[in-house]
Amino acid sequence: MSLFDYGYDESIKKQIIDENLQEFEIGRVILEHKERYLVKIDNGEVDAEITGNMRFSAEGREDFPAVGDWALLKRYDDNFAIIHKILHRKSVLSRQAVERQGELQIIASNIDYAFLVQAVDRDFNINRLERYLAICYAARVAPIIVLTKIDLVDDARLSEIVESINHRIEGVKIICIDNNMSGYSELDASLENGKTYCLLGSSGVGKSTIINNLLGRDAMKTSEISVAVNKGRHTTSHRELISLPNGGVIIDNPGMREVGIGDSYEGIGVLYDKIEALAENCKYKDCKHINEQSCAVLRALENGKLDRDLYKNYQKMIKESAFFQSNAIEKRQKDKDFGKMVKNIKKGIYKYNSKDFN
Ligand SMILES: Nc1nc2c(ncn2[C@@H]2O[C@H](COP(=O)(O)OP(=O)(O)O)[C@@H](O)[C@H]2O)c(=O)[nH]1
Ligand SMILES: [Mg+2]
Ligand SMILES: [Zn+2]
Repeated sequence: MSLFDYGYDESIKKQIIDENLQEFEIGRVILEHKERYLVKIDNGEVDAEITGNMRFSAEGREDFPAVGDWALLKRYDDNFAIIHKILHRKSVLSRQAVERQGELQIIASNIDYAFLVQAVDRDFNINRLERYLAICYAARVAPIIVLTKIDLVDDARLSEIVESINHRIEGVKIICIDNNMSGYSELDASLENGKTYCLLGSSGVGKSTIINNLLGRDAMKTSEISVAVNKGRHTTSHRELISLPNGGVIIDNPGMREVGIGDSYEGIGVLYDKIEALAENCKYKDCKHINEQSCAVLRALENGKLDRDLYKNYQKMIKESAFFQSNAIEKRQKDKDFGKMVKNIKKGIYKYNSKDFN
């Protein structure tokens, strides 16, 4: 497998030349585990860690390497390298960290397509699907909807589900599959060489099963938190980039416990472009479309021109995203203050201030 199979292309080459980084070796981070990284290089892979400088100057999680990043390395020996820099990310999939309000956690970077996976039995939920879509649009990742376990419902129920999606969501491809291999030719056909894919969806919907079926072997454990059989080194949950035989590389994610909308505000606008278009005709520029006078969105609701459930989900996501933004601003300020304090201690000009330890 060459780096081209893992998505290396002209734009990456150009960035290396433009930034004068030819002295480094290039590789792609395929696995992350507690600040240790497995990096795919031409004709092999190496373990890697970041430089002390990179750790010191990091202001948040996003400054650390993530699965999917292109990393510039200095080789220490055959099996170990130091990461000096990561290239600009053309897309970043992130979610709100479960433990820490206002902090984003990068799921993966440089993703071209996301398969939004939902099972058609109990898991199916169109509001959740819209959340994943907003996240994709904000991250500049192209979505493809994959409905799994179609063996568990009859044709009438399946058409009902597909119709309900078409009613709310425009222009996104839907592929229906099950583990008897229905739909896999379509899924296979949507894979392009050198492109990077990821699977998003709740735990238990069949994501690992999809990877195993595409690989034609059981690389991923199913029905529990996935643990790849990777030299037995990695035992807890992690994210990994896997190369597929018919082209493309794919990441299986541990199920998202909650789909926080994080900083996907921009994505909400793309997803609900119909509402945004209506809003152009609201009387007030900052109209929230809740109880304002001469609100074009509320008018469309009354006329039945706008789906009420779609509107409700839109309002819910906007609210949540606004809440996240205020937390994020507060957190960024705290991080900055803390960073300043550390620097001042180093310079020996720090004066104790109890506020710093709040
Ligand atoms: N009936 C049915 N079960 C499936 C299908 N795909 C996966 N499963 C089962 O669903 C469970 C969860 O699958 P898994 O791939 O581990 O889901 P993940 O948590 O999303 O990775 C396993 O027991 C699978 O065997 C399917 O198409 N039909
Ligand atoms: Mg899994
Ligand atoms: Zn309005």
